[in-house]
Amino acid sequence: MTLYQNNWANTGKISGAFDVDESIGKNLTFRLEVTKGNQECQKDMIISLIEPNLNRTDYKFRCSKANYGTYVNQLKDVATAGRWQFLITSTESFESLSVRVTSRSRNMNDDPIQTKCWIKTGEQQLGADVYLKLSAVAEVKKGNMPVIGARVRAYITRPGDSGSTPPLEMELSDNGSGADVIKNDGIYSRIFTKYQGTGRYSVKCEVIGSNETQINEGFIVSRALPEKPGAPICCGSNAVTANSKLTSSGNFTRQSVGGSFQAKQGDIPSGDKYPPSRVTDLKLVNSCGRINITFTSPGDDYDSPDKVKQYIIKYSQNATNLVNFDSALLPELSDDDLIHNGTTLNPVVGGQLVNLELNSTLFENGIVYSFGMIASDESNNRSPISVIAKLVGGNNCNNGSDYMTASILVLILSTILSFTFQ
Ligand SMILES: [Ca+2]
Ligand SMILES: [Ca+2]
Repeated sequence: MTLYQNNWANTGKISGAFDVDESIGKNLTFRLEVTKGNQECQKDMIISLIEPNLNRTDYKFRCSKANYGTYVNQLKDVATAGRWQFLITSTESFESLSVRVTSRSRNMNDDPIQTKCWIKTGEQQLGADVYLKLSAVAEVKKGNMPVIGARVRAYITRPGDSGSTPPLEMELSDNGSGADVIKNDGIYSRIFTKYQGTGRYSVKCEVIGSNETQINEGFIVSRALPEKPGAPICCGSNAVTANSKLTSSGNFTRQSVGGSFQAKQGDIPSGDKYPPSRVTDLKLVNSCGRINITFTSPGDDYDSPDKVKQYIIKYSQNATNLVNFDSALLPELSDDDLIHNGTTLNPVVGGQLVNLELNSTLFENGIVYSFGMIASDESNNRSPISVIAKLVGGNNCNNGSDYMTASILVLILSTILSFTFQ
């Protein structure tokens, strides 16, 4: 698998670093490709490999037609885990240099962390017209266990991007909102809206694991409830529960080259026709009279980082009233309804979690309220109405646990029923 890959133009001196983690290290191969027009190299270049303990080994290489400008160094020993660095120095300049580092599993019985990424294509209706919908998706797994909390970036090369323009960089999220269907399932995604005409769009991904990155090894068997066979897991759900066994992945880096997609005339709308994404994780939490509303902010164009213009949050004692969302009869939250601490309803960057405390005196004791929200952008594109979230007013400290107990009972009952009627 590829740990590292990068290209440089018009240079003779480069450096970089890659992480070898505990799951890999066999057959570590450092490959350098040099292009210099049709010319042969005049001088040796020095390729230095620096191990995690800072031991440095220098190798000499001179590109020629005979070696195709390619240098390959496969280490005999299993590579030590840790951060490796490399340094390439030459007094010549080259058209381009590219470095690729690959390795195999350290141990036959241990699955390495792997990633793959791709461009997912679909359709979207914008106004009366149907256009292309592209999202960048990356899957990060160790065997078949999801790797969560990694930093995943996609680099999209667009038609017209020349060697001197860097590809568009997008941070992909596994937060169960926007393009991402399920939170913490090791599949990271983001919708792509920054088109640049017709032609070829291609994707490359980079994954960086840190101390905060974890492997979801699944449920702790003794506490797990049997899952209803065939039950769909859907939008906004979380693949990590209180019963999940999580282990740290430690530092690692992975790269993967995904596919490409050809966009044709008529696939791409002109102007801003993209609305913000639907909010799928709206929640109200009442902890002993402290009421908080939380949701992941959508962006101007679906789940883009660009801020939306406005959040419109409304509530009612009757959930069906929220269907007529624009009704002036529905109360709408304003900054005056927040316990301030400097917080406002001003939009934040798309993908960021919003957490606001509400004035609890707005809500009557024991009454159930339903909340819904939409987000709109500068061009007045509006998201669909969010999921509906419930709140019980008052300062009852048992709301949360009562609700949990009730949900577990429902789950047990539905499981028993599904087995009984099969
Ligand atoms: Ca996901
Ligand atoms: Ca927009």
